[in-house]
Amino acid sequence: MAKSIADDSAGTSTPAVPDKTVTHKPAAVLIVGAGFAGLGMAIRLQQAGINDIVILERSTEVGGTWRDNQYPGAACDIPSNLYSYSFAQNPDWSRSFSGSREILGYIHHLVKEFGLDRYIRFGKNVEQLEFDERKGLWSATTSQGEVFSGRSAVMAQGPLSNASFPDMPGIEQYKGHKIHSARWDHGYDFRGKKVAVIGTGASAIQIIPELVKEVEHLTVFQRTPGWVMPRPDFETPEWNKEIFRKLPFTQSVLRQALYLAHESMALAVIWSSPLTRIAERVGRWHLHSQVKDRWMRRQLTPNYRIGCKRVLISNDYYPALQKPNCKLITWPIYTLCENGIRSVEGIEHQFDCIVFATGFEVSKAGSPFPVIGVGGRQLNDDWSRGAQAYKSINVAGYPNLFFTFGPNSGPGHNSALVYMESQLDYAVRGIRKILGENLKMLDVKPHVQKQYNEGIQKRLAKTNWNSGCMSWYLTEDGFNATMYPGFATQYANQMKEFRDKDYLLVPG
Ligand code: N01
Repeated sequence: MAKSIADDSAGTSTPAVPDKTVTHKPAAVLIVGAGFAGLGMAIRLQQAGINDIVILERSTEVGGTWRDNQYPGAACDIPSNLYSYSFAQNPDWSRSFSGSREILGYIHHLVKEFGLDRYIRFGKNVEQLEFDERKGLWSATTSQGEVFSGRSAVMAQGPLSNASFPDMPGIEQYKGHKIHSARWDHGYDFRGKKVAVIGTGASAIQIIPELVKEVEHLTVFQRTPGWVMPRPDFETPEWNKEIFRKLPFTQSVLRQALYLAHESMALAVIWSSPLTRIAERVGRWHLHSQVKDRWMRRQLTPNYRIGCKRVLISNDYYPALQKPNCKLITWPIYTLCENGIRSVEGIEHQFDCIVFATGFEVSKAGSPFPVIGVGGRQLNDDWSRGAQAYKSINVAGYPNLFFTFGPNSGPGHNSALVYMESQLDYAVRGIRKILGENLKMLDVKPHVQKQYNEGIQKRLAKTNWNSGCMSWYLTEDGFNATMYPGFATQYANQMKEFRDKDYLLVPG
């Protein structure tokens, strides 16, 4: 098992434990998590006239993944004009691909602009969520023993919120400094240090170009090379921001153009097509133009289809690897030892610090805390052979519960927030129904969920994600409970329709 890192991310202090259980008055909607999803949910509910909302946030600050991922170079690899909510556009993005601090600033702006502070309860780490069928209420118990409840609940804790050190031999023996990309140690002075980075995924390729500028020597341990594409990143000129401010529709037009451009990428990234070959050619050209050494190029050339793992975008990753103080190692790691890392060819590399850019504990088999549904059923049991939901948002046996970033809602080619918006609006429809018709239960019918998932898995079998490489999209058994096998437009269209007949509706 990978070892989870304490979830007290920057700025979080341990809240005081109350002497006795405190039970709060039920709200209309209980939301777990105050990241992009939880805050977006609150905004859409508010806009639909639902204000009785409680958001439980384990940290002391909003922002989720963008609060936690503050490593040097952290930025979004989707253009900011698309990686933001269409109902809260920001004319002031400083670049086409903004950094994580600016994205976090945008999230803080959402809180202020929509007055979301009043809903958020900070320092509330949910340890269990349980449905009471008699009352039609979800109850969340926090680690301090407080109980919050709601007529409906929304899981918005984020799929990449649990950072994990990999389960590597010798990890406990290593005596030097250890940093995980998602829990950056801003107090550590890298100057004059020998540093290793393990991993060459989306986080690593942003960290490496920054670290190499600071450290005495950087060693990068690559297990699998990624497909790296050029990054069209530009500063936004002042006049451009001014136009967006004065004529907001121009920003909507740009957003739509970016959306369509990304949609067309699905044809290259999701399925194997002539466009896949073209995209691979662009990737090889990028590598060739930036890396002159043939041997290094060979080490950096992926041997799997583009799109199978997340496509990376960077202009400075390959140049960073070729700096005189940087070395790429492609021998597999044999073990960590007291002073560093031993690779399989027997060499021991000594380091002052190891940076683990090794990804997250994706909840492939369940939720990060027990979720107990009708008749005491547990989500972890129901999902033990792979997570499943109806349209990624509802799970049979867990009435009135809505998932964000739920099973098979991941995009490989477009902005996650586009998918998110349609989930939020779908959830609003369901919640309005529960409240408006005073339903005790709105539960998706098991056969509807089963049929939906059979279709999803059939379509997934034909995608690049299931074409043979290993990625965090797949479980160890190769089950893909992460990605949506289609265009974002298809996903959004299915979410526009809320069909009562798909649900069991139990009056209150
Ligand atoms: O994690 P990853 P990440 N020994 O799982 C390697 C999002 N994100 O943090 O490829 C040696 O992609 C592993 O090797 P391999 C985005 O959705 C978004 O980089 O499995 N190596 C890989 O190279 C992304 O997909 C942005 O062979 C080990 C790396 O570590 C997701 O977060 C920015 C190992 C892990 O790569 C995760 O990205 C950053 C081991 N035992 C991240 N275990 C945006 O811009 C793992 N590795 C929006």
